[in-house]
Amino acid sequence: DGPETWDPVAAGGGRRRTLPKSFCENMLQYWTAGESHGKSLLAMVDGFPAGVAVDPAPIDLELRRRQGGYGRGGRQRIETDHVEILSGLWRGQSLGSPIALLVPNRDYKIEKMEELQCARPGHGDLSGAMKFLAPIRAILERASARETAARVAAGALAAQLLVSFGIQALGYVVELGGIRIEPRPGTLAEHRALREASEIYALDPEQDAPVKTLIDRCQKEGDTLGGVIEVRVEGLPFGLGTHAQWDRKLDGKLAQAVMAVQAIKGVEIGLGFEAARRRGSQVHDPILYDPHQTQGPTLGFQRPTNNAGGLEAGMTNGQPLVLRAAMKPISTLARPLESVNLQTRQADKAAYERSDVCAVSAASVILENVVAFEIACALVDKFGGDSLAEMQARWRLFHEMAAQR
Ligand code: EPS
Repeated sequence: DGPETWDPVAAGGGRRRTLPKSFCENMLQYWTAGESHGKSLLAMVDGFPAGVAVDPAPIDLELRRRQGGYGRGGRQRIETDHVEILSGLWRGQSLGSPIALLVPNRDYKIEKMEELQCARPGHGDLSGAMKFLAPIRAILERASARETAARVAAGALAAQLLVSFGIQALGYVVELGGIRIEPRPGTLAEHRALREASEIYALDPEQDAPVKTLIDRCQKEGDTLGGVIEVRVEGLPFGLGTHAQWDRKLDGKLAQAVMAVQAIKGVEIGLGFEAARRRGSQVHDPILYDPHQTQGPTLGFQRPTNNAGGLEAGMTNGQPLVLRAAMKPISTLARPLESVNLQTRQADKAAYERSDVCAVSAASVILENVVAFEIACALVDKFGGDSLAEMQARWRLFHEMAAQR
């Protein structure tokens, strides 16, 4: 049968379906697969431009950072996360074809895992068991934050595209268990060095001690802790994202990517919720122009403040992107809450499985990488995604034209 007889409705099992986006558009995107105790986690990255030198070492570095941070559980002593790049490269460069990333699970034992009877409040156990008419185990294996290893791998790959344009993202903890660790002013490189020196991935290593004491106390009490993470992206040009259509606004895309990370319950950009409490004159960033500073992404436009967090009308404005996210405490409690046995429908304590006391530091790595991926998507969208060389030529042309605007 030729293509003229192909019936997409029949091909979709009789249900009318929309075609996957990759059939219609040249866009950068990814999906993940894999269970917490399955053979491995996978990320399939589609639409990654050709001609990017791809090195697995920085991806491995991010995977190992994701395993760290004070307060992590026993699983991280079993795993030594690293990436295997299965496709999409030739002689160390991307081909423009799909890139499949595999992160093996050393703790592969899914067939031996027991069923849980008592749904854990805060987890997907109850909703998933009802939705899929399924055992809790069938839900939690995929709902587990172990899946974020695949997202980190995809984001760390995307970051290798971003560095070709001088764009860098940095994620760090600004609050943990109610203790605030405000970042002091500094360059991205200085902040990176501070973060590397901190066991909780915050920007003030001297503040680690009280936070670690709190985590230790919480562990003894069978409880868990959440926190707030900030991600800063520098080197962004004008005009990533668009004002023209709601689903292509960059703030909306970032919010979706960040909110879709396990345990994230809130996201804000720039001043965020604080902007709601101030007058307009105390919120909006004045626009100045310095004719001697026209090189670089700001094209000479200076903003004395960055309360917008680098985004206006869903587009980047040449300023650093600043995004914060709230992470709830891990739902699995060693001293469990009230719940119900799904077999007997009798009251019982929630199930306990090995877990973390605090994974806020790990989440800072995850958010840095999911944000990097969204920025890379917007970059490909603006400058074309076939090859790095074409993107760079269009980047240069755009900056020449915008400087003349
Ligand atoms: C995680 C691995 C998991 C958990 C944790 C995150 O491993 P295991 O279930 O074998 O101990 O430690 O998962 C959760 C916090 C969760 O809520 O599911 C990881 O690699 O990040």
